[in-house]
Amino acid sequence: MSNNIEGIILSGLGGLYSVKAESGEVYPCRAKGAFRKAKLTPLVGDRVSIRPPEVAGEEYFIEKIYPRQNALIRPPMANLETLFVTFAPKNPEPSTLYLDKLLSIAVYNHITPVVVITKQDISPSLAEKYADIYRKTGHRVFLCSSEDGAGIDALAEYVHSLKGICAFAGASGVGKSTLLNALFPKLSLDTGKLSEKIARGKHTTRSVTLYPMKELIDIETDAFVADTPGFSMLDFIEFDFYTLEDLPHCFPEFEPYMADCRYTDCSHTKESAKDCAVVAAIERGEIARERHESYLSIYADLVQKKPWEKK
Ligand SMILES: Nc1nc2c(ncn2[C@@H]2O[C@H](COP(=O)(O)OP(=O)(O)OP(=O)(O)O)[C@@H](O)[C@H]2O)c(=O)[nH]1
Ligand SMILES: [Mg+2]
Ligand SMILES: [Zn+2]
Repeated sequence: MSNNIEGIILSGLGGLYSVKAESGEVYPCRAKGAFRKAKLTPLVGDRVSIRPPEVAGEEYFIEKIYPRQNALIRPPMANLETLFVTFAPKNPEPSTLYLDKLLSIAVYNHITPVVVITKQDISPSLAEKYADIYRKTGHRVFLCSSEDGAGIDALAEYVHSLKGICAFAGASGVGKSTLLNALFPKLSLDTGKLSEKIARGKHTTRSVTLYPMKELIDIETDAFVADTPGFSMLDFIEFDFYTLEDLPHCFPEFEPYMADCRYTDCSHTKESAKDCAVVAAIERGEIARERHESYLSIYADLVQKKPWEKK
């Protein structure tokens, strides 16, 4: 008896959502008040059931949100399969702590993290230095430049072959929107100069938007790609995206060593190389020191959390 339509949320701004139905039609929708009461906010990427308006011409209502595979706070999205953690070797200067927080949040949520180093043209040597750090994590690493086209074909081949929902995330001005325009020439996303972003204190991309890949490239695919607004370090200051117990498992390159630490409750923090196999691996250059520094910093944040603050 229901005339409901099934779809996926492509964008949401000020309580107004765009939902794309399987037919291809896009419907403007509002969320039902019941979601607010349940403190449930519909997210871009959510699979939903929408109810037609009683009076023609009015908005549809999101009536049901189907169970999520995962949901992130930054970027605010549901059901991600792949997260491209994007940064430039400089302009803006990357923070490995910020990148490692994002990567570890993806791992924790069973989202495949992929490292993308943009603006390689600005400093090939710095870009290579960062690539070295991240190749040791076991995560896939792409180096590219939207300016001279280096590495774009290899990344495009990978992105175009993905299934499900993927998103490009990273600080404002790293070149996410420019890169998406290079990967999908049919897109023409707004991009902006870094100096202008700083002067205005604003991001060029203001909200998360999901694009169906089949509308952008000439292959049959059900995949979606999202451009997201750059976030700032502030978004991760109060770090409680997972618990202290989860932390070592969010750094996958530590995993093969952890069983060899002298004490089973080893925290891999201040132990000597003699006692801690992770520390020993860092000294042998098998794990990047910068990654361990991020680990220590997140560890210090999480250890400070009072029990009642813990989830
Ligand atoms: N040299 C160089 N400049 C680039 C490259 N990619 C992007 N840029 C420039 O970097 C600036 C920022 O690019 P955007 O694509 O707007 O950055 P964004 O990550 O989408 O930023 P937000 O939307 O604010 O999060 C623009 O001036 C781009 O022209 C690149 O590969 N090389
Ligand atoms: Mg952008
Ligand atoms: Zn250890």
